[in-house]
Amino acid sequence: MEGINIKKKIEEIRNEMNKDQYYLYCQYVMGILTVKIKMIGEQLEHKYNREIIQNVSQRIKTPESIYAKMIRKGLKPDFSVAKEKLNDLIGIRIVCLFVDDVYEIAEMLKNQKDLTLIKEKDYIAKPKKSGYMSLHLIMKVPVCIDDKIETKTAEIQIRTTGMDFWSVLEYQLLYKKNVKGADKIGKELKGYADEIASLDRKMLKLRNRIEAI
Ligand code: 0O2
Repeated sequence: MEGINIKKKIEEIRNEMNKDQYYLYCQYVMGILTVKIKMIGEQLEHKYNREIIQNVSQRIKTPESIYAKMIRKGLKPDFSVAKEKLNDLIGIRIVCLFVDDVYEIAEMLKNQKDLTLIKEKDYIAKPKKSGYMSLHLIMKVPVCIDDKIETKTAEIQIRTTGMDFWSVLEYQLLYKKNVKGADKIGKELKGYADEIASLDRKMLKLRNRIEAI
């Protein structure tokens, strides 16, 4: 019975998302952000004469994931509430090579006149208990259609290739999963995150040494 209700609720969220050109609005926001990030990448490449941004990806949160997150947060699993309470219905991920690049990209995004920073979460300076590292910017993006200007919220995750490697694997192996022996596995994964953080620091030092030659 509960399974049927969950399915019904997810279908309701899906139907709501299919209304009012919601996906088109999201694509508009992702398009604006992707172009801006591309321009930032080119400016930095020109400035430092090396490749900075490795990869940019984007996604719209699925109805299943919205439902699960609302329940996790103890919120009513309605799409109207999700639009108000969840910051990551639109998600953009930027993967770059070095830790200092993460912060420079973030600064450049924060300096964009049409974007407004709502919240910044520095999981690099202060990694999550799991070991997860990334810099999150929650930004408001204006969407101008016809004579209306609306703002939409997007979560931009910025991290190094090493942090991305860890987080993609940990997501698949453990994150939000009911795994037997999760404590032990989590501890092991946290150890690997620490190793990656240490490698990132060493690579940055090495790059600085090479640049000083
Ligand atoms: P999914 O499936 O990736 O969308 P809030 O408290 O509302 O400001 P929020 O969004 O509840 O913020 O929490 P948080 O911790 O900032 O997490 C935001 C996103 O970061 C998550 O979205 C994940 O994508 C990623 N993330 C956070 N912690 C971890 C972790 O321990 N491991 C991995 N692999 N990723 C993590 P969702 O919606 O949880 O998941």
